[in-house]
Amino acid sequence: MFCYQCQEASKGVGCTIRGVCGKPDDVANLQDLLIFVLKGISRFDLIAREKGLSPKRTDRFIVESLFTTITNANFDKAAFVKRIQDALALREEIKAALVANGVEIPADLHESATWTASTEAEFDAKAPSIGVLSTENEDVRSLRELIIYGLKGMAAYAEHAMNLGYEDLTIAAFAEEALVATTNDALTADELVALVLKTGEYGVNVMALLDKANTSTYGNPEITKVNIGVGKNPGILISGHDLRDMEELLKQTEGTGVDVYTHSEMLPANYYPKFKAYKHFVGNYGNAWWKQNEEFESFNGPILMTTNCIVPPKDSYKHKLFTTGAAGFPGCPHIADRPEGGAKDFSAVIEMAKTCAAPVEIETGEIVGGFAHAQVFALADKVVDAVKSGAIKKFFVMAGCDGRMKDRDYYTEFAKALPNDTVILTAGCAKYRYNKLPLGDIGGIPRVLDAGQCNDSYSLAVIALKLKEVFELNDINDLPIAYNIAWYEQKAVIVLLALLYLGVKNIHLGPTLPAFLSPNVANVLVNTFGIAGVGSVEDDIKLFMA
Ligand code: FS2
Ligand code: SF4
Repeated sequence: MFCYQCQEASKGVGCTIRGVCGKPDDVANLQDLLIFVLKGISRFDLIAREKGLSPKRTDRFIVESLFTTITNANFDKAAFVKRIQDALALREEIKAALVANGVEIPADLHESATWTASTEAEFDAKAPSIGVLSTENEDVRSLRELIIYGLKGMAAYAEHAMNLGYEDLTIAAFAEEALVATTNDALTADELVALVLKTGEYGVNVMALLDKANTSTYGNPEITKVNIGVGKNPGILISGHDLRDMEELLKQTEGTGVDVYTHSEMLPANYYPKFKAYKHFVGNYGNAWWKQNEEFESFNGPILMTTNCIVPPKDSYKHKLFTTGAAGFPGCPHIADRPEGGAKDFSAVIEMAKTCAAPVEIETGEIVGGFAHAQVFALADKVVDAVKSGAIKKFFVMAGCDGRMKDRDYYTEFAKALPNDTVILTAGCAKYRYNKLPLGDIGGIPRVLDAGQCNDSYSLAVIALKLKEVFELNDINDLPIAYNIAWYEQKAVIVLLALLYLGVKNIHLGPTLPAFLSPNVANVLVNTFGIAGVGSVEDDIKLFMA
């Protein structure tokens, strides 16, 4: 295996024997093989789309498959074997439809469009030869992988929107175009850089689509005090990002005597009006994803992982960890997809919860959130006045991910050291580094404004664009907003590319720059977009406040 897609890549280079995330090498290889076959599907499906011959299930298949390969989403080898078999069958079905309709099959096919096999052993044998390192030139490899990681993040968001009935057909079509481009040796570095930015454009589109899906279905997030203590009933802890799963779980647990709590990236579910209506939705339990080994144990009840980030579970709660959708872990029960027009069946989770003790209280009190675009616009006069009067000197976008590495303490220290006339705009699980600090408020505006999940970084961009309009500026970079973003997995990659596409410059990215950026590609990002890493808290505050 060779995997360098996340911030925790071994030694800042890449994982080669087993992932720091716990991903075994055979699973890593099969994830690469799945991406490889998706490239082959895409080659034929782009032609099939033009001719109206693309099978209906293709978009969802491409999007779901990309999503399953995101860091920490799925560790289940059997799931990948099945998916590769399905992928090969889909590719051949599309090809057969083209032939049957007299469409000429191109002669110059990449191996991803022609290689075939059917057994796990054959997949294991093939996979090591088509991985990341099969692209020899390190700059081309870097750009290709940057595009693919952006697509993975984009796919995750597209899947959540699809689950709510919101689909934009151009998104899967673009994913196919970009996947095929990564097999084209004739593309120049400049052309690949242009494709990186185009990926960012689709990142904006997909986050806008998901925002529309979430807010049209569940209402606009509003200022909310979220309970972080516990009640007396047994509970189910739901994590990940899928709001449709959240809704179905709340409905099915109503009146059963089982309470529902959110963990990590599901915290923002507490901000939606539709979910607040459920009396047995108690609040949020615990912190960011990487604390789950302790927190899932003390929770006592079953846990439902709707997406990444899974930490390989301890034996003490492994049988209580349910996965669903793109998530999977061998030996953990998996809740099947919803039937057409129906809901998922969470009865196994609910029945197990009834036999469990109530959660152990690990914290008490409340945290405040719900500052997505509509709520911030409702406060716009107050915010604008505070900027004009100088009460707020600067905003810091500190969106993104949290992770287990010690050097992420930087973000807690940075938040503590920020001057009192600054406000943090956050989204994603990065917030857990500072959302429980007593940072106070500025004239009633909290100093940490949480917009929601990582995809709600879109809200932060919308807020920035609104401020640009209010202050009549020509350039988004003239706003008093600094960007100090923490990344971990590939959703943060699409958020970053989306910000670059929107013209945001001088983004600081940490705690380390991606291992998949070759020195030359990193230089392009530094010179063109002013991307920088992070330094010491003291130096960075001086730099940002200058
Ligand atoms: Fe955090 Fe993990 Fe949201 Fe990432 S819970 S690092 O998936 O996507 O952010
Ligand atoms: Fe390593 Fe990250 Fe890849 Fe896991 S996802 S194998 S930690 S680079």
